[in-house]
Amino acid sequence: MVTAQPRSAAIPYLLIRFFPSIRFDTSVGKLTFSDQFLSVSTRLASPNLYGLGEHVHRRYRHDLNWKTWPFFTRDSSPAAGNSDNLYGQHPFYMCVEEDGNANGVFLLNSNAMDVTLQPGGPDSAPIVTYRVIGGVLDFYMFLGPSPENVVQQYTEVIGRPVMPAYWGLGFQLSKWFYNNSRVLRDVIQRTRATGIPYDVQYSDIDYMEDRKDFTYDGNSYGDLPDIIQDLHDNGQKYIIILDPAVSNKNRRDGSPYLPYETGRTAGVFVNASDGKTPIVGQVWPTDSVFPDFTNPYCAQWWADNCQDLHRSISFDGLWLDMNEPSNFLNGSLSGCDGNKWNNPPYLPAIKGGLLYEGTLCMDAKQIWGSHYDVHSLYGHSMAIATRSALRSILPSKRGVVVTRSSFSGTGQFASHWLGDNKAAWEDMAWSIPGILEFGLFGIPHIGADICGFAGNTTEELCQRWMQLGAFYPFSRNHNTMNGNPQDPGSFGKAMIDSSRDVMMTRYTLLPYLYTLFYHAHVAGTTVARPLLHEFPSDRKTWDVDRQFLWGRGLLISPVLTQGDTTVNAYFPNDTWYDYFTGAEVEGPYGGQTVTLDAPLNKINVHVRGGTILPTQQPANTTVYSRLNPMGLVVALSDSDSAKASGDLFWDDGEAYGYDETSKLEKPTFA
Ligand code: MIG
Repeated sequence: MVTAQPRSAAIPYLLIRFFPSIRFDTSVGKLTFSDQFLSVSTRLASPNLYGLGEHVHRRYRHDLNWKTWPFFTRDSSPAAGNSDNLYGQHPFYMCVEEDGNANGVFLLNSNAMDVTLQPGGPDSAPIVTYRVIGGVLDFYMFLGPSPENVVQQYTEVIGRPVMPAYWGLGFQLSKWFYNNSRVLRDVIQRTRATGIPYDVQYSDIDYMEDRKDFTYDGNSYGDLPDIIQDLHDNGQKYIIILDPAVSNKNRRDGSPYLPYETGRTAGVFVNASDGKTPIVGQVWPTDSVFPDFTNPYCAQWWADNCQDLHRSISFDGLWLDMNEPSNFLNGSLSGCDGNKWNNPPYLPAIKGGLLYEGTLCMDAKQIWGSHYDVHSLYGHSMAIATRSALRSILPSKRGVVVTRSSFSGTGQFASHWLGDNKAAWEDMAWSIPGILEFGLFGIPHIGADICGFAGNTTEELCQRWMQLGAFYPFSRNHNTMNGNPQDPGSFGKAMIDSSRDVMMTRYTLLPYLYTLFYHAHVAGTTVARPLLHEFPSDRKTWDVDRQFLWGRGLLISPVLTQGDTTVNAYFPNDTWYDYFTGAEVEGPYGGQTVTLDAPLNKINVHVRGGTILPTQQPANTTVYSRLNPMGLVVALSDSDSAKASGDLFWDDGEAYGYDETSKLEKPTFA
């Protein structure tokens, strides 16, 4: 039931109530709807709140104790674990009520905002306050009733996640600054020599000539095309990074840098406030202009350049970085004008306290609107343009597009990683809430940099992280430029052996994982799944974020603490079997925490009774594993009823199919 009630003389005001319990009740305060400031507060039906991103929340269930979370896409590191706004903007939450029923609320708004959470008391509900500096209050409410239903309903609105290529579920390896092709070849060789399944090798910005997109460095990476050929000959794939920033300088040999020249002629760059001069910032190539991916001519220019590059560097996927967009200057080479866009009257609690810090001036002009309004759609629009470029280059291959910046709906086009974490135990633990949140946000192909990006890992941390990372939906070990090598082949035998074992387990289970992605794609269900989605009325699951499920049937309980050789794992009331031994977890039923052995070479994985997991004998890449015999793991529900069910989605692993075509053409929130 929806009742409209006028609350003030000036502004008509919508009070939306759902019975029997109230899911969204704005009677708690005044609605403000003014130029550059919109605010509304709502009461929550329960203190069990999840989602809202992108930030490091450290835990999955929100802390409601007067926390303020800012939203504005930003190149900022999750490593500090503070309340900075990070790369993506996802103003969506899910609330799980005391009876286990869930609802979700989405504010479709790309302007900068902050959201304050305040606790309830014994007789009062917790409150969420939105403060937004533009657009309209366009709320969507999803009534579940189950948590999975809420995610399905949300992704029905924002767009269902893309189906990654099968190989995109394989293990991936990356490092910033291998520096030259000799080191890159060595890493490829030594990783292959470990026998660890390994599908994808990346190149970061050091492959480029002077950090210029669509080039490669003829001096240090002259034989890159041969390396790619060798990867392909071995059933492996190759992904390169592309940054949005385009140099406005000539090539090293003095010749014009064509992507800049052609882009300028076609008028595809973001313009300064005059609407005609491209705004200039500084990023990796130093002075740079910024493609306006909301311009259809820009998307064509981008596709043409990707196509040209692909003629020499035959990449299989693209990795998009710095697309918040990031700028090493504040605003532009010449700063920004003092006006109400660059210095709005209300500034949300964003990092830096300046809207254009580390990005473009807010009065810059794009086709979808002023940068003030569309800033947080930059990565989203780049992901759309890149997905369609990849599709025009490789029409029968879905490939993989990985983007750092995202908005609600980006999952239709791209995968995501959690950005520049650090090699520390706490970062490994925080990654689980991170992947679960991106499941809510409709970007299920998600993972953190395994072994940590910044800083140097230890062998123990990296070994544990390879075990956890083998169960990230997106499984990539990536390392910063001056970090010690952390590819598994750079460690000792015990570390390599256990990494091989756990990746073999991943590859064995890939048919199951792939099937979960199919369900995500067609029905919007989650892949890496919180326990509370399967057992919502078991209140002990509401806080579980050091374990997670794959789908409904596989429970992963990693070690996340240095030195530990046991792990306390929570088992909701059901039958559970050790994946490796088949032994049933003993104990009094009704939900129990069990201390499990977890020596350094082991991660605990359990199968839920009633589940059938499709499997396949693993191999060193998915090209070869896909040729192997398949199998089933059948876990009976319990000895009385002895039932189990499961399913399998299988195709060639890379062609576009079914209903994908229509989706790509549909503009989202433009
Ligand atoms: O300013 O391309 O998050 O994964 O290795 C740093 C270099 C730019 C940030 C990305 C990271 C990548 C790095 N990039």
